[in-house]
Amino acid sequence: MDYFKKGEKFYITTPIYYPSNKLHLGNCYTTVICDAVARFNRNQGKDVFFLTGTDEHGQKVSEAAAKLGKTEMSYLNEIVEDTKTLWQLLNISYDKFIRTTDDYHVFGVQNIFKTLYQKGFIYKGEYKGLYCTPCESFWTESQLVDGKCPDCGREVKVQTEEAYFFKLSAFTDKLLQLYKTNPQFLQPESRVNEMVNNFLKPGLDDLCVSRTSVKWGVPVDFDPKHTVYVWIDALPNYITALGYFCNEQSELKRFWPANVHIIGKEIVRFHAIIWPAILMALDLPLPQRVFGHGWLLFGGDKLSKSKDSGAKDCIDPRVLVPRYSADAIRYILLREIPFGSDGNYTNEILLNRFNSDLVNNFGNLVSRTLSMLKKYFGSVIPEVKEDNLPSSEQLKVVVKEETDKVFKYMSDFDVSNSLKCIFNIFSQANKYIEQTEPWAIAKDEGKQQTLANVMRNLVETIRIGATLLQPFLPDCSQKVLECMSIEHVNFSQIDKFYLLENGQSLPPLPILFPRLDIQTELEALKN
Ligand code: ME8
Repeated sequence: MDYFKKGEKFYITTPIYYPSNKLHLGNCYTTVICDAVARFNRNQGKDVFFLTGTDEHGQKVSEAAAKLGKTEMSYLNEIVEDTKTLWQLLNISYDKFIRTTDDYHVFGVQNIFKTLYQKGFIYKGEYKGLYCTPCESFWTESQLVDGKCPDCGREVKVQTEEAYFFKLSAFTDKLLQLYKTNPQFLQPESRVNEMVNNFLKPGLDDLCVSRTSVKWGVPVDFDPKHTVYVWIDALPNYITALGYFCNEQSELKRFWPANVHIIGKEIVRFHAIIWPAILMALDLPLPQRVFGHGWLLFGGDKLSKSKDSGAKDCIDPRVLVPRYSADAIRYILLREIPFGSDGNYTNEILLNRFNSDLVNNFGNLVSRTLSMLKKYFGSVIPEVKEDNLPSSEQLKVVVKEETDKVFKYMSDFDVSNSLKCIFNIFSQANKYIEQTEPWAIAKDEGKQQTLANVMRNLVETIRIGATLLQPFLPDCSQKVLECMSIEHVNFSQIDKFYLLENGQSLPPLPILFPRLDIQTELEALKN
């Protein structure tokens, strides 16, 4: 097993989020997954670039700003500041935060648009849609409510406007070929069938990529009454962030193509059809993988900005993180939702897992090991000698097997199963304590070496478990590793069971996770 891959590059992205409202726990889900994957790859010695940001153009932003009597930019600056504070709160280690209003992005998009036009992949035509005159908005049939404008409830009428189109239809066969030759491109696998059967086989329509009715957007520089429409502004952020059209020798050369775009399932079509088509048209390599994860549901519904999910205190990460710690919220997001599927979030689930996994399993293992080490060996790590206990062997086998599984799962970005394996290591160590009963061995003068072996095995197991845990729960694992004098965490020696120094002392640690009274907490979180 290759645990360490020094020097390999790894480029990972989140979607760029719409600042149409405050971000919510669902948006945190994607970002936390990407952060865990980015940190895991950094610990493997890779050269990682982790990108996130905001998708700032479009009618909705103008409307949200106008409602508050603000200019678009002052509205956006506030949401971006709130978003960056949220990422800091959750310990998100992004390398770059792109805003689609950034100059280099605007410049890049204008040039991409012009290049595609010059190559004949963009042409001028007419957009026909359902238009609400008072709201100055186009709607699709499915967005209407009782056949009327979903915003003001008034009649809409069929209207046409001049628009540019991207020749998406020309890429149908190439995309079918992509899925045939590279089924790994889109994951989980179930989403491939959806793309192929629902979109590619029936044939693709050309895509409208400009509007004259939307003012808050990137102007088409050779025809400025048009603004670039939505996806052709948003998707290229993954390359403009690396310098496409501005400074192509730098990060673009080093990091493109992306190793993975992690996104929610509702935008898979844009990333798995439109984006590869744009890249093909630009003669750029395609991302290696697109992963479409499931949704976080609350009371059976998808959390969403249009339902103001970010403003509900009881599920607001800005409330939950200070109360329970970033690690606890990261844990519940990463562990609870089976990767690739939808999953329910409730505060009960959070609190129960907090007590059972973080307090009873990991926290308890660390605190009882350190207190036994203090009691029996004055907090000094003893040397291991002639360890013949079958339970010690079993512990080492479990540590090795679960470690290997973590690496395998993480190569598929399966954070949930990876965490399950790491906590299996802690469970096995707790079981080892029950099996060996160090307090009983301690009473037998003749078994001091056995006691030393047991304590040493426990400490090393905690070291390996905490090292594996670091990308997922960086704060608590860092505390444990720092107490072992490990400052620069990486996986270069993760396969060595004995690594700490004989005679090294482990100072006591404050409680990692205090037990919660679930009823009291639920009361406090009631909105
Ligand atoms: O779609 N559960 O932005 P967006 C899990 N700007 N993840 C969720 C979620 C939920 N309930 N709700 C949202 C956009 N997400 C575009 C993207 S990319 C070039 C442009 C996450 O603010 C999920 O990752 O609507 C989803 O894809 C993303 O937030 C949508 O964010």
